[in-house]
Amino acid sequence: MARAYIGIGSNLGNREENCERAINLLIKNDIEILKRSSMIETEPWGIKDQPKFINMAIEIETCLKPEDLLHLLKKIETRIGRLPTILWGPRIIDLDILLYDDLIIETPELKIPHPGTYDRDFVLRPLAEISPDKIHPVFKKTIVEILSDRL
Ligand code: PH2
Ligand code: MG
Ligand code: MG
Repeated sequence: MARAYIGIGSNLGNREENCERAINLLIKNDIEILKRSSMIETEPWGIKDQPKFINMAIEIETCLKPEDLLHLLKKIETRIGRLPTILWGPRIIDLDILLYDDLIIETPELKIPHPGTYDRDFVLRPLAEISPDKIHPVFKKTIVEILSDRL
């Protein structure tokens, strides 16, 4: 079994409901949810001229390998109605693998830890809420340390 953290975001439609649907579909697909952060409203990052996001993070346990977990997340995004969009553009749902055990993966399809865990508050704040003391495998610092370095 692996422990992973998933970042959830939505800025189209009923944002909270989209996030809940994603969590329910994960559960239906045998993903165990260990912790969930609160949902926070965040200013759009990257492309500023788009609706505000709801962001949250969850801690999960799974026997899926990272690539298979990624495929499941993509399947759930499509199921909820996500359409192809520009990089950093608006989306009904976004499910990103933030951390997966202490793995470091760099392929065109998959970057773990997710780049957002380096410097994006909308990723780090929910993650710090559920997992403040988790050591980031690249920085060798806790999530709270990475976040407070930014303040
Ligand atoms: N996701 C993006 C681009 N910008 N901004 C916020 N606040 N939250 C997001 O989840 C987000 C974003 C593309 O994945
Ligand atoms: Mg994303
Ligand atoms: Mg994504």
